[in-house]
Amino acid sequence: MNNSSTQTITAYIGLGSNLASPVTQIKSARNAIAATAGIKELAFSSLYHSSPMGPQDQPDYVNAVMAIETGLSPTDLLHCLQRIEHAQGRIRRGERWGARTLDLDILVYGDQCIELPELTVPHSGVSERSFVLYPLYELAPQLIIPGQGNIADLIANCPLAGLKRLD
Ligand code: ROI
Repeated sequence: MNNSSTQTITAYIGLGSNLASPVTQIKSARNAIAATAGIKELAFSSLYHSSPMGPQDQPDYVNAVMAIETGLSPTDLLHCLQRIEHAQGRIRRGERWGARTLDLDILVYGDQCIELPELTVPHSGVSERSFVLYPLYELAPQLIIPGQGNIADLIANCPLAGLKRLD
């Protein structure tokens, strides 16, 4: 026996991009996440094309969801994702909810509800966002989103709103 923790949890990461070749951004981010120490990729959803939520004068998005197994704490995981966003030259146009090269969000982290100044999990917008719920449902149709409910019920109340599967 040693003292190092071997406990891992399943987490779901939302990926989104609408600038600088979004499909390439999402694929590079997937590779970077999977190559991170302490993270193992379990599954990756289809890519989806989605109309922007928020200001409409921005390009459409490409979205996907990745399931991972990780021993990283929620904040360590957040910092890894932020490093990947910056390494891919994250550009955010000035306004709130404006266009971005790459957005990586921790949607779900095991069965935990986390409220920290820098991190809210489950991600606050999960249940209203078709571009999150549908790819998540593809990977985990039985998922219970802590504090929000069962994904099948959430999907039933969430219109597609222009979401289309690519490939
Ligand atoms: N809209 C879509 N369709 N996809 C996103 O990933 C996305 N991300 C955001 C905002 C600006 C809210 N709109 C989005 O952060």
